[in-house]
Amino acid sequence: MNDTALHFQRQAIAIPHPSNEIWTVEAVEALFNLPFNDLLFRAQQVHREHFDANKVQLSTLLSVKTGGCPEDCGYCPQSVRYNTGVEAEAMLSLGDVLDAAKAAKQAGASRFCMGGAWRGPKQKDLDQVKEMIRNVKALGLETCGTFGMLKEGQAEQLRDAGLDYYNHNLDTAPEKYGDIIHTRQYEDRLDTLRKVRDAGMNVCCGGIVGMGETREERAGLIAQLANLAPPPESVPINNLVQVPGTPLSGTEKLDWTEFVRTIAVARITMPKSFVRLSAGRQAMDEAMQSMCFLAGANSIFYGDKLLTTGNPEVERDRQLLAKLNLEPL
Ligand code: SAM
Ligand code: DTB
Ligand code: SF4
Repeated sequence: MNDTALHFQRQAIAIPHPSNEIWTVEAVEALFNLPFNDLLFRAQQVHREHFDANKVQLSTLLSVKTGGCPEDCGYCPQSVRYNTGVEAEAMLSLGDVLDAAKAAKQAGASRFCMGGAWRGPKQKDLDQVKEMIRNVKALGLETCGTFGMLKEGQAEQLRDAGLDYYNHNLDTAPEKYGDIIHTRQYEDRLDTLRKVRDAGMNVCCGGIVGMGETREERAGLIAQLANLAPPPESVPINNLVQVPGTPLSGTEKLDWTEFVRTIAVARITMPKSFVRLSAGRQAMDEAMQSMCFLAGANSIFYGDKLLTTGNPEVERDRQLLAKLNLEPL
């Protein structure tokens, strides 16, 4: 084979996927199994078809109600069932939330995400977060909330208060799910996602890797996300932050290439979605984060803290983005 033929053969690594077909776990796993460079090349191609590859969306998180959660999610420091040093706190005041939102805007974030450690919000919780949403929105920020499972009518209330995105993750593949969480089912999560969609809000839905799942299970998670119709507008890919005291603390860590592969596969299967390089960034060096951007990540959590754990300092992120000529959206 001459050089030119070889070149074209190497380019022909497309695994066809007409966008109106569902992704099988096998097809997604085939992407994971591609040679690393071929996978990244494909992810870059797809990324550039749909986005400016030099732009990144910045979201700042704030835990408005921390700890004391009755659920048993095996990764989570906020569950009341594990001794992690995170104590149950009262809801933040509107003033504190607005101060944090103003600071986030000032630092360059375009979206402000508020989190509540609940199984789901009660009406009195909802009334308070609606007030927060209205006021954060009035600052000219996009709003996102993650408050757990929603009951009938709650998504509409959040939408009417001005919530742009609701974050609710599938977390892992259906077959792995029962190892991680026992207090709510996969179907409950899909039900909340349907309510968010039906209310006309944007869906932010992703998962966590590095929880001891197999590559097939990572593919299973991505297939679930990609087959949501339509796929989520925003897809957070979290690398497990191991918090001592949680059942998943001590899990074998994922090799960095496998995390980058997961980002690339999310990009290819959800071409029009923002793929967020989410939790776990503090433990990643700049080169690994840069590989994630190269693999198609185009959103990050921006701010010194996630919900209860750390995130790279704003100044460090500014320097990294400047080095990579990445501009905030
Ligand atoms: N209580 C609400 C719920 O579970 O939907 C909202 C907050 S919850 C902390 C939001 C998401 O954060 C979880 O679904 C999970 O994907 C992610 N998360 C929590 N702890 C994490 C950890 N230690 N490492 C990575 N991601 C984590
Ligand atoms: C998401 O997917 N990751 C964020 C956000 N959605 C709410 C949360 C990460 C939490 C990491 C552990 C902590 O800080 O408590
Ligand atoms: Fe509670 Fe959410 Fe943590 Fe699960 S992930 S324990 S629901 S705060």
